[in-house]
Amino acid sequence: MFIDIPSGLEAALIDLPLPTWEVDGPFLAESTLERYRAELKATPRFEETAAMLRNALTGEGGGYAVLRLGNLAEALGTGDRFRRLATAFAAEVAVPFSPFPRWPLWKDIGVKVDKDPGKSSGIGYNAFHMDLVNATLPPDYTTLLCLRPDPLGGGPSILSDAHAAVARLSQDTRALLAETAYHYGTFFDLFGVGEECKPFSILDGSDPGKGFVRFTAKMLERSELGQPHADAAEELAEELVRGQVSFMLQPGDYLIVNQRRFLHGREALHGGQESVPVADRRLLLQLFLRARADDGSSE
Ligand SMILES: O=C(O)CCC(=O)C(=O)O
Ligand SMILES: [Fe+2]
Repeated sequence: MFIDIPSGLEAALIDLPLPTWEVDGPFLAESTLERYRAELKATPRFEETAAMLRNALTGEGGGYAVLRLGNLAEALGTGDRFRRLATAFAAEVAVPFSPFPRWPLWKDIGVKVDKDPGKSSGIGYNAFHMDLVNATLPPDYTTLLCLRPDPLGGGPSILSDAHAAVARLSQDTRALLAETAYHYGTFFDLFGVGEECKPFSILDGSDPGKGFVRFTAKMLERSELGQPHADAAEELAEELVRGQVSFMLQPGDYLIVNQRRFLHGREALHGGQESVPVADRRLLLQLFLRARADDGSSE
């Protein structure tokens, strides 16, 4: 699931004249998609690298990938030129978009010591979840570009195959997860992700491996659930942990998660974040992707 960029391609990408991107409402503009695609197609071994990436995300047993862009980050810095390249790779998977009006396409995830530690940009354990879990149409992919890991060495990413975890549960537990009895979070002013889904079912009754496992372990502490449903959700959370993989994102690593297959989270950052200057703390950029209607991954 870790994909290196062939050195010939890396060299060509460093010199690639990608223009500033444009947006059309919440989506990356079609003209930008076409321009980026045309530039990338002309670079050596690009098609095979993009195919490998798509296969890691949607092929048999796949569901996430880490594209290693560290050398490019080192060569280009982590500003606009690097971000355009990451955007161009993302666009090879699906259409980049921002569900948050007035926010840029890429959203900063820094470290805030006084925030709820279990939430985005908090310092604690960020439990297994899908992003925008309470939208009728969550992003098909969530992506995280690591600009700076925790300088104190904490915060490995965690990933787990949601359908595999569900398959290990009893029939009774799965039946509870298929009931429309769960809710989480707030919902306002979002683009491109449908309506608020409240309450929702975690399993949607489609065939195993199809559809979302609409889950966030954060609901265990932050939503009031009836006891049988809370217990079923707890069992799923435990199975996700049992099946997890974890790794530390390095500078320039680009993690892409197929939200129809895998759930993600992050271990706690190392203690002592208060003593790290804000400018040196862990920094990720987040971007969401919408699958194209014709690519089969949204079936
Ligand atoms: O900090 C991380 O590595 C993950 C953050 C995350 O999952 C989120 O903000 O949605
Ligand atoms: Fe997330």
